[in-house]
Amino acid sequence: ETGRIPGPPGLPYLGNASDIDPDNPLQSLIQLSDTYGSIWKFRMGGLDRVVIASQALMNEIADENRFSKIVSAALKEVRNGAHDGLFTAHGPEEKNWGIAHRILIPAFGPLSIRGMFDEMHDIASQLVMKWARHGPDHVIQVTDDFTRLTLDTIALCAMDYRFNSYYYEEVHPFVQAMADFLKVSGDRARRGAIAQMFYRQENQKYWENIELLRKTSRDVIQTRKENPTDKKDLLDGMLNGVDPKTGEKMTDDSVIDNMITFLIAGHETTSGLLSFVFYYLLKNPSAYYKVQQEVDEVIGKSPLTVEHLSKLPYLNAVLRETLRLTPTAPSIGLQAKEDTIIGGKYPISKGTPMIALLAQLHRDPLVYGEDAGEFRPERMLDEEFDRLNKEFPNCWKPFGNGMRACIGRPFAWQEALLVTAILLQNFNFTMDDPSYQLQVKQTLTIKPKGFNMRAHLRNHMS
Ligand code: MNH
Repeated sequence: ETGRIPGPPGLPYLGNASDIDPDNPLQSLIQLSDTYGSIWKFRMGGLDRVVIASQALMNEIADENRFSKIVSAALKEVRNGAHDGLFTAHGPEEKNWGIAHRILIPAFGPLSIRGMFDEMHDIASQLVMKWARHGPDHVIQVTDDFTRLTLDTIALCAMDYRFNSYYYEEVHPFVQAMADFLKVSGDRARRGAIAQMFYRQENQKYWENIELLRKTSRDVIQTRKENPTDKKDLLDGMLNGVDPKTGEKMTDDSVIDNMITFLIAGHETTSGLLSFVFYYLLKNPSAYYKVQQEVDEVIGKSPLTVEHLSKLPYLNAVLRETLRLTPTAPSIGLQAKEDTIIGGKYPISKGTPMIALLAQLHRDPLVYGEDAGEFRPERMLDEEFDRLNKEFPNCWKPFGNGMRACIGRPFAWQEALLVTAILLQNFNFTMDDPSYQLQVKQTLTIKPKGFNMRAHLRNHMS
């Protein structure tokens, strides 16, 4: 027996456009999932899209023999600047994806990431000094400073380039071009090709921004080629790595595409993660107390080292729990390779865009119980986390799926552990407005909107 996939009734031509808030599509999809359940569909731009909102169905579509990543409308626009770079490539059918994937897997491996500790620490210490100097009366715009941090970190670790963002109120021209490029890519995805022609000025600026991103990257590569170093960073890996399968190196264009990709994929998500971590800790005093205790016991007054990072199980659980409730890449796009049936009865035709709604399936009550909506890091301690993942495979997917999963995960994890630990070691934080209620700002990723805090230097430092 085949089942009809439910969904909100739509209008002729417009489909369900009026059901989705263009400023906060995620919130609309979550609310509609509460109404229509673990699988439902809506129509936009003349196309049916199927939303997946439970662990059981996520587990089924995680099967890479039957399903593969689909490049969403927004990612298609990002391709205007990043082409077939890792994040925006359609998949192995694009040869550059395979070459870059095989060359970069070791460059993002644990050893290599450990080697980046000192540079990550450099940027994190600068943030500690900035907040220390500003003092407790200064209102910290949390996501702004974390975005400076994550961007400076990825640029330094990936290609030995310093944006020095803390020193400027204005953003660096490269960073501004990237932010505008991403924003307009999102806007373009929501417009049709015809409407797009009426945005002449915007279009011109858009392509200029792309050219600026590419030219800056080209210059960085040129400089490195003219000044070879022993530095084993990602740029070195890309310029000198050889694909074990084809024996080929990455082309210069592919190096540029992936450099832009790392800067795009490698900063907003981690900045959002750090921002939500501090939001949840400040809203949940008992979790804050526990993680503070752990940092004080394990690190105390000594300088933070890479060895400390593997000894912080509660902090680890805090990061996991944060990405469960607010996965900063809130959905991933998948498609069936052939016409198929899922959930035993729902027909899915080949190529239909499916949106795996991480934020919703991460709150599946069958997996996480009645308190699924609450911040409770205890459920993410290793033993319990392993049990959950065994009993409910694919119940926690903030880094995506299979071979298209995040290549930067070890990088992001080390950075997030380091930064949270060093901040807790040095400051007591308070919420600037204790009555702050979480609001989410959505672009390609999500961040807390208008979340501010204050940093009080702890006096125990030697
Ligand atoms: Mn990351 C893919 C989430 C940090 C570079 N990343 C993905 C995907 C998710 C994701 C989800 C899968 C997207 C999709 O299916 O369309 N990434 C995150 C999160 C963080 C993160 C939640 C931080 C927290 N990512 C990083 C960092 C880098 C990075 C840091 C780089 C330094 N991510 C990538 C790249 C891909 C990716 C590159 C594409 C990999 C591929 O498809 O081959």
